[in-house]
Amino acid sequence: SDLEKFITALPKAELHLHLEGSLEPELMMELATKNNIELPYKNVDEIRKAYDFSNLQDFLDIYYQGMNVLQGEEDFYALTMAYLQKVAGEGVVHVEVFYDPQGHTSRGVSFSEATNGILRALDDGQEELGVSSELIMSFLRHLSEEDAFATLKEAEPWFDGRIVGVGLDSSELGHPPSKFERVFEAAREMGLKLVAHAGEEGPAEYVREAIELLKIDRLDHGNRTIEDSDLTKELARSGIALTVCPLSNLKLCGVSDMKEHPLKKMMNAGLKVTVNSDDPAYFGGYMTANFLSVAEALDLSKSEIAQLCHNSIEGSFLTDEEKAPHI
Ligand code: ES4
Ligand code: ZN
Repeated sequence: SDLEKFITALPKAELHLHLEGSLEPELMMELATKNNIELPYKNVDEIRKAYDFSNLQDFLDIYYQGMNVLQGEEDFYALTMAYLQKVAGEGVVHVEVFYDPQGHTSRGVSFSEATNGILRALDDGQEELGVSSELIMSFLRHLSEEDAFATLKEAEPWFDGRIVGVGLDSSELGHPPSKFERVFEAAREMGLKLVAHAGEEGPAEYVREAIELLKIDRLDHGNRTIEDSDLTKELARSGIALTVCPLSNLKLCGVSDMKEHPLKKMMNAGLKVTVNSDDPAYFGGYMTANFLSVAEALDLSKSEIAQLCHNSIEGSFLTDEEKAPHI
């Protein structure tokens, strides 16, 4: 369609993507066979049928099970390269991707195997596809502060520019940002960028904690920010970017219909909104699909779509010199 061509042609960055959430059923089956991992599915159709979620936790249970097929460095390389190939054809010029090291070290896959496999693919993606990238490691918030500190320590050899930041993901309700205030303080002192999921299922108060206690540089989701008008004004004033994920919100029932999605309200409140795919293999689409779905449902203008793409370059961790060619 005309709209699809318009979206694809705009240079953009993806700022909210969990690499483990880009594991397509075909690669999952292939790796399960290669690595002798038992899956509760006989084929890819059965896998796709299992992707019916009522909330974040429903999804996370399936997501942690899926990532069990990732074993050696080569598997992380294949996962990452497959993602980069998908988005390179969609006008994505830069990506800042998350991974969950604790989801791997907890089942006996070493931190270095996972990390080095991902980094090697990111290097090759820059060379072969022209997509620049940065890597952010996320702490699983359902695990302890102590576990996060141990992960931060294990990752230190990669803080020479290979891992540029830390994030916070997994089960939001009951695990407020305040639980990780000291870990984020330590990460900040190490010169890392800071992001956190907040206001996806959790209340606006969790967004406030992420900003005031964790001192984040970017907010992941943040949909529920607009329930608090003072917070909304403060966040708009701060210029902090929000990484909104429309198809994710629909699949996890944060909105019951894309027409109910708060993205336009968030933009109109002055928030620096970006569009992202979150876990595209599980939620039904990569960048273009997310833009198309929300643009059609909310009747976004071309100028609003261009603004969202511009915000993604602006909200990235690229330097001003690196941003310039894309603006
Ligand atoms: C996630 Cl959608 C979402 N929310 C929180 N944590 C996650 N990990 C992977 N996808
Ligand atoms: Zn996410």
